[in-house]
Amino acid sequence: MTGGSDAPVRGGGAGRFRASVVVVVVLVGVLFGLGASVAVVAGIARGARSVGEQLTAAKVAPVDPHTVTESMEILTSSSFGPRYTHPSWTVRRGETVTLRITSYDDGSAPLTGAQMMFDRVQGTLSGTETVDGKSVTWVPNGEVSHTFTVVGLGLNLPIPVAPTGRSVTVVARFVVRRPGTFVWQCYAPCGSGPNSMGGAMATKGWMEGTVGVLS
Ligand SMILES: [Cu+2]
Repeated sequence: MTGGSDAPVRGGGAGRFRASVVVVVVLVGVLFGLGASVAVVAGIARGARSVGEQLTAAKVAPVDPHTVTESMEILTSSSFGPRYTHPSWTVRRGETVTLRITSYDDGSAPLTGAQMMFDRVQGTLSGTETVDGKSVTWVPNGEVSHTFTVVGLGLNLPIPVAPTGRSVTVVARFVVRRPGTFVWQCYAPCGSGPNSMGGAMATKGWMEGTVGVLS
């Protein structure tokens, strides 16, 4: 009877089919499992590497990447007059700039006329600068030796007279929000010649320079 012999065959075919499905499901499962394991291991390795990179980076540069420090000195060794070192520098717009100015000049150059307003700190965070660590909003005019003034940025730092044979350090923090190239000048009459406005005061790179701000 053919029907009787067909049934087991069909039954056997269905069984093989089920078995095949099971094998495929198991294989897919194994492959997924392997893939997931590989992904987990790779993720752990990546994580370990990035943590390692962060630790290495922290050792090299422990500062906020959006802050930058610029340092200048005011030297007086030349007969031409006092001079700012590092007269031109560039920062990025939005960076918090810490500007450190160390002066060795023990001579005063009181501000006169319309320039007398430059004895006040302007344009810094919290409206202050520190003088040898002490926070101030201005310097008495008779004690002004120089200024670091960037009219285009509304920034003004009065630099007081340094004690003879020593230095004084002014530190100010500010954020520049306008891109461009801005001229800074000293407005204290610290040069030579008529009204002490010649010599260093009239020479680029001495009492005048530029602040570049990249966008
Ligand atoms: Cu000056």
